[in-house]
Amino acid sequence: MKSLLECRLYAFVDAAYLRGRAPGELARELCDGGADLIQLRVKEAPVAEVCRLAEAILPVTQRAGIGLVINDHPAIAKELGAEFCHLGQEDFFEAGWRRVEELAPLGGAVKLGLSSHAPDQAERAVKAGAAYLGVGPVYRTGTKPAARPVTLDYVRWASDHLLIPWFAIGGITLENLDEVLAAGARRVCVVSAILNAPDVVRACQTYRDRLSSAP
Ligand code: TZP
Ligand code: MG
Repeated sequence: MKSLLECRLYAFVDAAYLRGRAPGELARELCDGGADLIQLRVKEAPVAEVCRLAEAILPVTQRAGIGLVINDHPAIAKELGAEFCHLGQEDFFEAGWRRVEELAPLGGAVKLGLSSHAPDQAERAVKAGAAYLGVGPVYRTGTKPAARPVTLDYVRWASDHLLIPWFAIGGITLENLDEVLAAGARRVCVVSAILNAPDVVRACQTYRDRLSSAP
């Protein structure tokens, strides 16, 4: 499997953007287009449905040698053998966890990514033992409409201070990618701009090429 250090394009299978597409097929398109890491994000669905989607995607990511991240459900990540789980600050710290090892459902084998929206949150997530951080939302985004943008200032802070892999996220498109890169990001999450593209494979390839030509 690709190490996090090799990962630049982090793409998603987000159930809100499936529009009837099969999750395994969409994951295959993301892999074929050169995504380095894939997250399954399913909001407002029963656990059994999240499991069903994860079971469809995992063989595809495994065949491609790409890590799968299960959002919000550490127990599913562990049970299915996904490489990562992703949690928000509130999911982790407000649930009373302080260290990743304390999160029993992960059982030691699953690595954890944590969201962050400000420097103090990033610092505590690093101390807690997160494998990677999300930095965002950089811009306002329909994928997470209630979230306030952190702006490029926080991306610049992340670039100056973070020593573990981190991904800029939120409203990233081909139009603003250059300014995100100029702020210091080298790894990005792209959800709707890829999943809404007319050709998902090509969209991934375009992001991947732009990211790999950044210094
Ligand atoms: N966390 C912060 S912004 C975001 C998440 C899950 C959504 C990113 O989606 P998009 O469509 O790339 O803006
Ligand atoms: Mg969450």
